[in-house]
Order: sequence, then structure tokens, then C-alpha cells
Amino acid sequence: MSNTKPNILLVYTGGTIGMIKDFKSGALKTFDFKTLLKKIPELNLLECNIDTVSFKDPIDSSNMNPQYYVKIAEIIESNYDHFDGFVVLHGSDTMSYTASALSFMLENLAKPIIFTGSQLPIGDLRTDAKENLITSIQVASLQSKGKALIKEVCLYFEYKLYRANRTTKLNAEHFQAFSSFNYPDLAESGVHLKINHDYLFKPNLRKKLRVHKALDQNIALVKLFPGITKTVLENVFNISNLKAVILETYGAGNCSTENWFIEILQKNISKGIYVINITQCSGGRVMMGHYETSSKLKKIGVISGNDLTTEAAIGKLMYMLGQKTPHKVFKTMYETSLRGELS
Ligand code: ASN
Repeated sequence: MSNTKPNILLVYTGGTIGMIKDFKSGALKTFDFKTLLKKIPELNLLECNIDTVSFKDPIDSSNMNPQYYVKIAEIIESNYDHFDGFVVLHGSDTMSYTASALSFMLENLAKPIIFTGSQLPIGDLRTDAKENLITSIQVASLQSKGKALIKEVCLYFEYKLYRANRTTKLNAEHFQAFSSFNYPDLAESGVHLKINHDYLFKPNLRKKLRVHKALDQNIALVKLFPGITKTVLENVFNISNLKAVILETYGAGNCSTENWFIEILQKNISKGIYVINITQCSGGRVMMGHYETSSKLKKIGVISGNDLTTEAAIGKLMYMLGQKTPHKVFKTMYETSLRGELS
């Protein structure tokens, strides 16, 4: 490979971007990556060297799971020193979950990992795949003084570059499918590629990349709704080996003040199960103690998820439990920003 142009590795995991219609049923299914590349001859015009690696069996991202996260992390780890940037092609449905988890798994990352995908397959006449892919590669190629400009896990979709662990998929139909409510866009693609330098993550460059592959899936996510019963909550906490529950509460972190509700939480927190409070609103944050309806949560030791997205809250939890983070520092560490995931 040439020394002057950046070297970019494309990692293909699956998703609509590389799908075709099944002849018989008409349903979309994944197809071979080599064919995908043939559909975009424009890639040869980019000012970088592109190499590719593909999952042997590409998947619809609804089948994504932490074992695949490890596979992606291992591909990045084994190619880290040979490439200047990485573009991960991924289905959009669970892209924010994977990209958020990867942001925690890759500690001291000093190169760009850009997740992208599309709403329409690359072969479709009106596809959004080409722009998403081409600009993602350009973003991953950006350099400043011979070093990567972007040093974090990002998500690029429909003209916007986001910090991955701040994103959520919001729309199943629009090309603008993602949003980052609680953190500004890192870049916008128009006639020019406008980078918001102040918002880029600045890692400690003296530290070497560490790849954490242990993720603990013994967690549950409960979205509160008016009318949720004691039986439902009790049964969630009775799951064997359960280590933590993320509660999606109302507004600024509020919930019912009924005795049974608080008692279940209190009993389980004292048994050592972590309870994390995030808001079911798309934007804004949890402020326990702001309303009477969240004061009790604060008192019994519920952990504040602040303005974490659900996707980031899950990734951070699996990562911190996988790390065997000691009980006495768990709350403080969870409430601290590790990769720019909370404000
Ligand atoms: N079902 C697809 C996936 O997530 C959706 C997409 O990529 N637009 O794999």
C-alpha cells in the first residue's frame, strides 16, 4: 500500500446496505460483500487505499449480539496498526447499540471507527447507501499533521457525523434515521465537510489501545408505564444471575412513589443488584431529587444515568460488569463519563 494515502479498512457486517430482494418472497436478505463493492465504482476515486473484510455470513442487525461485538472488536484490534481508519457497515436497526458498546470496549482509541449503513439497499436507484459509505470513508481518512483527526467511535448517516454513543435510531422510514439529542453533531456534510473540532473526543494519546472483550449480559431493561404491576417488576428482579436493571423512567427521572415500587427496588439494591435510572424521553436528563417523585430513588442508592441514551446505558453496563468493576466504585464510575457518553 502507498505511504502517502490513508489506509482504510471496510468491515462489512450486513444490513440493508448490502441486501437484495429474495426472488420468491420479496423480503430483503443479505448478499455477498464483493458484489456490494462492484456496485460502487466511485470508491476507486477516493484519496485513500481501501481494504475490506466481511463477516462470513452477513447479518440483519436485528440478529446482532455481544458475541458479534467481540468479533468486530477483534477485527479492529488485529488491523489497528496497519490502518488509519475503519468504516463498519452495519444494519441501521441496532447500529447505535453496537457502536455504543464498541466505544466502551475500545479504550484509548486514537483512530476513527465510523459506523454507517443505509435505509435502502445499495443497488436501489434512490439509495442513500452511496453517500453514506463514500462520506464515511472520507471522514475516516481525515488527517491532521499526519495523524487521524477523529479519535473515537462515530456514526455517519444522511449528511451528519455523530458521536456513536449519543445516537438513537428514530425513524424507520426517513433517510435521516438517527439523532443525537444530547450532544452536538461532530460534522456536517454539505458542499464542504464541516467539522466541529471543539466537540471531537480528545483521548489520552500516551496510552495504548486496550480492547475489552468481556461483556456481561445479565441485565434487564424495564420501561415504566402507568399501570405497570408489582408482579412484572418482581419477576424481573427474580431473574437468576441478574446483576443490574436499567429503569427507563418518566421525564427527568421520575417514577411512582407507591410503597411496593420503592420497596422492590430498595430490597434488590441492598442485595447488590444495581438499578440505573435513565429517562424514556429522547432528550434531556435524569435529575434525581428535582421532583418528589424521584427523591426516594436517590435516597435508596439508584444510579443516575444522567443523559445517557438507552443504547449507551446498556453498552456501558455490560462493559462495566464484564470488567468486574468493584461494588464500592461502581456507582461513581457509572455516573462518570468514560468515552464522552454523558454530559
Ligand atoms: N433490518 C436492517 C438492519 O438493521 C435495517 C437497515 O439496515 N436499514 O439490518
